[in-house]
Amino acid sequence: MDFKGFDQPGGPGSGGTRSVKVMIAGGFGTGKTTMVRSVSDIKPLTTEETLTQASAADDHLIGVADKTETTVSLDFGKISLNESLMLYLFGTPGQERFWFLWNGLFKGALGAIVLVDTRRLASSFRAIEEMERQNVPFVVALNVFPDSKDYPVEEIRDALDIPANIPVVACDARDRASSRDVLVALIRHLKDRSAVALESR
Ligand SMILES: Nc1nc2c(ncn2[C@@H]2O[C@H](COP(=O)(O)OP(=O)(O)OP(=O)(O)O)[C@@H](O)[C@H]2O)c(=O)[nH]1
Ligand SMILES: [Mg+2]
Repeated sequence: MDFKGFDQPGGPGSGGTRSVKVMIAGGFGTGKTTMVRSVSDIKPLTTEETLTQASAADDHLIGVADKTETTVSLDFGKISLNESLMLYLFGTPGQERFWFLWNGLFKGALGAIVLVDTRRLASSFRAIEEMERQNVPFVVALNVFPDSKDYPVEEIRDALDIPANIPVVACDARDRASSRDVLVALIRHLKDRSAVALESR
């Protein structure tokens, strides 16, 4: 796919390659670390710790009862979408007690994926609020689990209270091609937004 017209201020590029910082955000246990792991070209850096009983009680494990680890700081990976676009991926922690880290983590990010588990929609409300508060453009990715219900996208959009111009796509965070498609949807969204901004000048 051609991203050559993609013209946003990113991080320092080298040899014509643009480097862009992208956040993988979302509620507790929505599959952020799984997505960074599945899509990264390099072995990702992860900062997972064993979930304690205390934190499990806090974090509503419905649907992710077999989850044993949680991100305490961040996940880091990278993927080259084509010869001219390198994405640096930063996965956020999902547990509320680590959210104080979010301000620093988002610095310089061009866009974000907000992962949503439709069985526990509310767990991603706060992530969406943060994107809006920090003015980070985002797409919503519904990470489909075997027992996820198939809701119409409009219903999801209403429940999450997001405007019609924000793409909502389904994915399987475990699958590299599927996760890559979400990143492509985000880059398209960023491109569309910059085209709209240029038109309105
Ligand atoms: N069936 C299924 N399981 C998944 C999928 N994505 C993640 N999982 C599982 O769901 C659990 C949560 O995944 P993580 O990637 O740790 O979620 P996270 O968002 O990084 O979690 P925190 O860092 O604790 O917020 C893990 O046990 C995964 O194996 C999926 O698409 N389908
Ligand atoms: Mg994680």
